[in-house]
Amino acid sequence: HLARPKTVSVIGCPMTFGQPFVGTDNGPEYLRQAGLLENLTSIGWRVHDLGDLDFHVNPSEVDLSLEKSNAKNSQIVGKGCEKVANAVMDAIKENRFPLTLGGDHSIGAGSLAGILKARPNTGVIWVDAHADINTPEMSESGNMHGMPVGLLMNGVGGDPSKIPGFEWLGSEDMKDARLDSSAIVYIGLRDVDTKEREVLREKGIKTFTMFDVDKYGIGGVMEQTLDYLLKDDKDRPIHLSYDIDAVDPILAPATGTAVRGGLTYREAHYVAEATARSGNLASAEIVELNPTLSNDEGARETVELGLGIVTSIMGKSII
Ligand code: NNH
Ligand code: MN
Ligand code: MN
Ligand code: MN
Repeated sequence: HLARPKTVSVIGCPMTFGQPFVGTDNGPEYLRQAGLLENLTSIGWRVHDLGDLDFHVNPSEVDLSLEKSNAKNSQIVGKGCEKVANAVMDAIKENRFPLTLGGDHSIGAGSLAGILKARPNTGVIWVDAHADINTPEMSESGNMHGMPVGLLMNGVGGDPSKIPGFEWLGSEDMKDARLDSSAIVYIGLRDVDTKEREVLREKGIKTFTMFDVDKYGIGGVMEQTLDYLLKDDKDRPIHLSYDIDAVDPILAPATGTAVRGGLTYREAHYVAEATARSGNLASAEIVELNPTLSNDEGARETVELGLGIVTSIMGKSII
């Protein structure tokens, strides 16, 4: 199993341009205020907080003539993702565990690219109510938080470096940082677009929908998930991308696209705990917390839940 680095790089990614609401940019700050860094220290990590990446783009740098494609705000999202990818690659070079805090899930395109460049054989666990496997051609909404997997996956959509803002994905260095359809497992799906469903079926992508969580129990789902990703290589690094909207909106109301029928409190933690226990977890992110999208109590509960999940991801055990 992987020798776990003892230092974590906390990478704040205050991105909102991948979806229509303001407020997701507060996610990293709320998690810090709720005690994230202290929690990480208390479970044995040396913490290197990079603060928040600067996603500000000067209006003069946005070419409005390119903004008519069905990838809304792609220049801001794409340039932000380049920064995320670089921060993730730097952390790995320094032998630190990259922990990315969203922000909306469009930043997943940046972290996936950085992780796949640094460790091409990474297996991905994508915990989400949604599949996020749209491309600009497929998407019904044009929101880029629904596209991170589709952009990076081989054989889905066109060349992502043709999307304004994502030119960096075409560089000699980054053009092979792509995800194979067999290298990802989804958990928690319950709101999948028609075209996304076609891709998931055609590519034979491994999915555990909420139906499967009910059918096998979360213990069975995690056992099958880890078996699937680790069957050929017991030391394979795993990246966990955790969208808080995977959790039931009764528990996590402060998110942009809440869908009923999600993970329970224990199921949500179990996914994190089982992944941590595998010993293969090598990078992680939590996204889509939006404390402005509910009342104060809902915001506080969502942030507390996100904090608990991150702490479990990073290895907190019950006893
Ligand atoms: N599938 C929809 C879209 O692409 C919703 C995506 N929303 C998310 N994804 N929150 O996790 O627009
Ligand atoms: Mn998502
Ligand atoms: Mn989602
Ligand atoms: Mn693609």
